[in-house]
Amino acid sequence: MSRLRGKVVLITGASSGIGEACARAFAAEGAGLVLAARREERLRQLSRELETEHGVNCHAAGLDVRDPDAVERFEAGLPSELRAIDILLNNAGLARGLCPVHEGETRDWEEMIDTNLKGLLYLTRRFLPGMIERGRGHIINIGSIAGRQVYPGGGVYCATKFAVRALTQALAVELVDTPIRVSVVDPGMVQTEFSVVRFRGDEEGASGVYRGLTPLTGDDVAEAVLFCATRPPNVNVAELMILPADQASVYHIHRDNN
Ligand code: NDP
Ligand code: 8X3
Repeated sequence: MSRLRGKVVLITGASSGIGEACARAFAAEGAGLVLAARREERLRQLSRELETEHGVNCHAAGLDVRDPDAVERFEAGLPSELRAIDILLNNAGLARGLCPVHEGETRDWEEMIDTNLKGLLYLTRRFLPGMIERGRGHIINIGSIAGRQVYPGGGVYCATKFAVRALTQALAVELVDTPIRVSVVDPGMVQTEFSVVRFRGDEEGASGVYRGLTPLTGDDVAEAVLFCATRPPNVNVAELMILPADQASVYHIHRDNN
C-alpha cells in the first residue's frame, strides 16, 4: 500500500508547473490535498479533476503567500479532515527579470524576496507547530540550482534560493530531536510558466531559455519530490538536486544548434 494513503499534503503554487505536477503525483498515491495559489479558479478545476480521477479529498483555496494574515485565514478555513498537515510542500516561487543588481527594480526584488523567502517562512511558521505537536511531519522546500550557484542577472533570485537552502538546513538542525523531516529539492531548468513569468509574458524570450536542450518537466521534479516523501521514517533526503541531462551547472548546458 502507498506510504502516502491517508496523508495530507499542502502544496503552495499548485496552480501550474511543478506544484500542479506534484498535486497530480500525490493524488495518484492516494494522499489528501490542500492546494494553494492566487489563481483560485485553476486550483478549483484541478481539485475537481483529482477528486474525480483518484477519489481523494481535495481542498483548494486562493492564497497569496506574501500575506501573513491571509496565511492565517487560509489555515482557519481548512476543512476539519484536512487540518492535520503531514507534508508541507513550499513550492510557490518566481523570478522577475534578468538584470544586474545595479539596474534592478526594487518591486521585482520585493516580489521575489516576499514570495520565495518570506512566504515560505509564513507557511512554515503556521503549519510546523502542529507537526511538532502530532509528532509527525515533513517539510519539503523547492529550492533551485540557483541556490547553489549564482549567475549574472540572477542575483536576487539566487539570493532567495540560497536562503531557502540555509533555512532548510537551519530547520533540520532545530528539529533533529523530533521525528519531523526537512528536505530541499533543487531542480535545474524545468519548462513551466517560470520563464514566462520571469520575462513578464514574453513567450518568445521564455522559450529561448530552453532552445536546443531538453529541459525537465514538472512531472520529472514531482517524481523527485515523491521519492523524498516516501522514504521510510528513519530516512531523510536532506538535499536532492535534479538536472536535465543537458545541464551540468548553471554555466554548462548542452544545446543542439540544429
Ligand atoms: P510556475 O510559474 O509554473 O509556478 C509557480 C507557482 O507559484 C504558481 O502556481 C504560482 O501561482 C505560484 N505563486 C507565485 N507567486 C505566488 C504567491 N505570491 N502566492 C501564492 N502562490 C504563488 O513555475 P515553476 O513550477 O517552475 O516554479 C515552482 C517553484 O520551482 C518555484 O519556487 C521556482 O523558483 C522553483 N524552480 C523552478 C525552476 C524552473 O526552471 N522552472 C528550477 C528550479 C526551481 P499563482 O500565480 O496562481 O499564484
Ligand atoms: C530556476 C533555474 O537556472 O533559471 O530556479 O535560475 S534558473
